[in-house]
Amino acid sequence: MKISRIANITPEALFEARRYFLKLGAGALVSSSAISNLLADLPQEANLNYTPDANPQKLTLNTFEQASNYVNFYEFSTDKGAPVKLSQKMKTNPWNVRLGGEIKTAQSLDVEEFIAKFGLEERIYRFRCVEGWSMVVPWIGFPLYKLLDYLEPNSNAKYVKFTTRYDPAMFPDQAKGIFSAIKYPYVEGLRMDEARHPLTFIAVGMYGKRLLPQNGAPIRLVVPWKYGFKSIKSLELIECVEKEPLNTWQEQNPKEYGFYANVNPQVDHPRWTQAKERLLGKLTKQDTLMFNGYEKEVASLYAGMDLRKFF
Ligand SMILES: Nc1nc2c(c(=O)[nH]1)N[C@H]1C(S)=C(S)[C@@H](COP(=O)(O)O)O[C@H]1N2
Ligand SMILES: [Mo]
Repeated sequence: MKISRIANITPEALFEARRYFLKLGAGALVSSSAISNLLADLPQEANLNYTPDANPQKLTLNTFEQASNYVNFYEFSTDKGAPVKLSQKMKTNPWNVRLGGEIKTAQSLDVEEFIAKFGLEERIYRFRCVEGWSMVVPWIGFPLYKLLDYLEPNSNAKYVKFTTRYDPAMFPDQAKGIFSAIKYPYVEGLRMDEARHPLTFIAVGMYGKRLLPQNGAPIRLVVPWKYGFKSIKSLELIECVEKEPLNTWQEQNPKEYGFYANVNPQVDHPRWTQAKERLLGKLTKQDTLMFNGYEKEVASLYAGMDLRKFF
């Protein structure tokens, strides 16, 4: 039923909806099901309504084209450009995310319900892939702690586990079975205090619009002080759990990838240095910053931990 979606829609979205209908011509509106179908599709078209980030650090943004044409999304392809075309038919609306584990009430929420409940804000973040490239992106979404507050995790909840959708009809690499690039579904995890940190973000958009499929539509995680692989895309399930989740890249190659994956220029990857990075669009490299430039905010989370051991 689409009625609940309409009930949750904001005044701004209704305003956009009216403009959209007028553009189509009122005569196009023949049945109520046509109206609700249009409303269901509308959020993909409309600009999102959000509180802008004042960008106090004056970070220079990468362009939307850069951030949306050079991606990592193995469910489509290990190639950086191929997911753009391969993901065009991905159906991201409606999209439910299941919420479970050690919380008060297991439930599932549609992406529109997340937006209605938690509101939207912009976060301009540095983003550093473990491979050595980086970018600066204005994400749109809400901090994960708002969702966790709403879910009321119990005292067994020590970690949050995230799982990408498993749908071989949607994701060609999942359909390859034992010949796939990595094991699916893609899984990630955070310690509860990391998950509750105010920088930890759930994104539904970037550059003022909904996420494009190749960037992890319709809803993904963004953890700016960790290597990009922690920022899991196209979420299907969020669970509060007791044990540290085995994340996909650690399972894939535990010598090269750990659970924490904090950006750290002093701890090299076994096959390359992490001291420098190439900002998308730049020819020369720049220094990688401790915790990707968020040391002041997050270093205390790891006080007393050997960052070479917990990499
Ligand atoms: N489900 C899923 N999430 C994923 C990936 C992936 O292949 N599948 N790649 C990760 C990696 S390695 C990076 S660097 C970022 C890239 O995000 P972007 O393509 O939006 O820049 O997504 C991360 N999230
Ligand atoms: Mo990455």
